[in-house]
Amino acid sequence: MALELYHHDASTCSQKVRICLAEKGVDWENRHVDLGAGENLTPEYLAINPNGVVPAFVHDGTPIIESTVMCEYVDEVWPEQGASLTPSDPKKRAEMRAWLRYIDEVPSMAVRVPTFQDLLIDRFKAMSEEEYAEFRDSNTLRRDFFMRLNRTGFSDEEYENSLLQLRATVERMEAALSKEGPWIVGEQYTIADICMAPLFQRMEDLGMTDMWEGAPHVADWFERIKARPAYDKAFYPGSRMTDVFPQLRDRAQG
Ligand SMILES: N[C@@H](CCC(=O)N[C@@H](CS)C(=O)NCC(=O)O)C(=O)O
Repeated sequence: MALELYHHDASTCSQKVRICLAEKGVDWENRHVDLGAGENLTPEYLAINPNGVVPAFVHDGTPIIESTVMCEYVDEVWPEQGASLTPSDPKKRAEMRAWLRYIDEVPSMAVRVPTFQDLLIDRFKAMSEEEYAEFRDSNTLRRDFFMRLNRTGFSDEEYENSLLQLRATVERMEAALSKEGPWIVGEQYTIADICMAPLFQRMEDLGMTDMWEGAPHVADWFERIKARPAYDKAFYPGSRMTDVFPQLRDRAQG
C-alpha cells in the first residue's frame, strides 16, 4: 500500500519529511491537513497523530509520527532506494542523532517565534479573548506555546531569546562545517542536513540571512542543500512562506 503523507505545504516539519522522501525516491499520496481550519484536531486525525500536529504518515496501515523519527523510518525501510542518509559508523551515527535532538529542541522551537510573531499574528489578533482562549486550550501539546504568544505577541525577551538560539545554531554549524564538512557530520549527507534545511529556508524567507553573513561555511552548505533535486520537489510552488505571504518576496527584493 502506498504511503499516505499527512502534512501541510508550509510547515517546516512537513518539509523535512518531504525532502527525505524525495531524496529516497519514495512516492506518497497527498493528505493535506488544513491547520487553519483545525483539521489537525479532528478525531480522525488525532487517531493517526494523538499530538494533533503535522506531519504524520500511514504506511501499510501503521501511523508513524514525529518528523525526525519519520525521516529515520524512511531511510531504514527503503535502504535500496537512493543513498543511505545515516552513517554506518556508530560514532558518526551518534553524532548525527545528537544533532537531530538539538535541531528538534532548539532551532525548530526558536524559529516558530518569529514565524508566528512576524507572519501569523494577525489571525490571532483578530480573535476575541474568548475565541483565543478556546483555540489555545484546544491542543494540550501546543497550549504552552499559545499561552506565551498570548494572542497579541510574545514578550520582547522571548523574541530576543529565539534569535539568540538561531544565531547559536548558525555558530555551532559553522564550527562543525569548518572542521570537517561539506555536510553537518562530515563527508556524508545525512538526516541532520535534511532536518536543518527547512529551518534555514524559513529564516531566509523571514529576511534573516544576515545571521550567516559571517559564516561562509554555512552559506555554502545552504547553497549546496538548495541545489539538490530533492529540495525543489519538497518546496513545490505554494510551499514557501514567500508564496503564502508575497510581501516577504517584495521586501527581499526591495
Ligand atoms: N515534534 C513534532 C512537531 C510538529 C509540529 O509542531 N508541527 C506544527 C507545524 S510545523 C503543527 O502541526 N502545528 C499545529 C498548529 O499550529 O496548531 C514533529 O517534529 O513532527
